[in-house]
Amino acid sequence: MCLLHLQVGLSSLLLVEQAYLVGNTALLNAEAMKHVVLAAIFLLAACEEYPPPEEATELPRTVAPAGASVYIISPADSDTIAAGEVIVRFGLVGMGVAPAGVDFVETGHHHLLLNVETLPPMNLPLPNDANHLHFGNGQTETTLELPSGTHTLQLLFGDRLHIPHDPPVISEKITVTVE
Ligand SMILES: [Cu+2]
Repeated sequence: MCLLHLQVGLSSLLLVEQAYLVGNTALLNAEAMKHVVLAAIFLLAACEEYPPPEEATELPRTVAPAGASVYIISPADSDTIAAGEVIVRFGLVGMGVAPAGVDFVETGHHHLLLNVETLPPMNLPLPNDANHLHFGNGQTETTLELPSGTHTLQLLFGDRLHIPHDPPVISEKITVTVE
């Protein structure tokens, strides 16, 4: 809508310019003023409809209480794990677990970052894919089947909208080796 307004406004200005170029004073006198007024109105509308950049990108963040933290209870960092299923247990201090979508003070749900090298943006809902696992039912552990090799695990707490808290409640990243 904004762009449309801008285009209409600009084309009205172009008509005025064309009238100047062909020396059509009648068109200038009669039509030009109308086009100038139209252009001004449309350009004004276009400007007013564009939100400032900070409003367009800023999402509400949920404040984390001081001292809140998450940690991986098990496995331990540098553990070697036998092939098969591994249970990952999530630890939380200073906050409570609530399902996604539930608005309750000082709560959130766990996210397990699996082999994530670059952290996702902390001011947006976390991605939901094979490397960013959501536990939106309020789970505090999960069972993974990992291929042999080394893997990194990191917990990141998120609010009801899957957005990390402010400041982010994030664990140390651990590395495990699957035989
Ligand atoms: Cu989530």
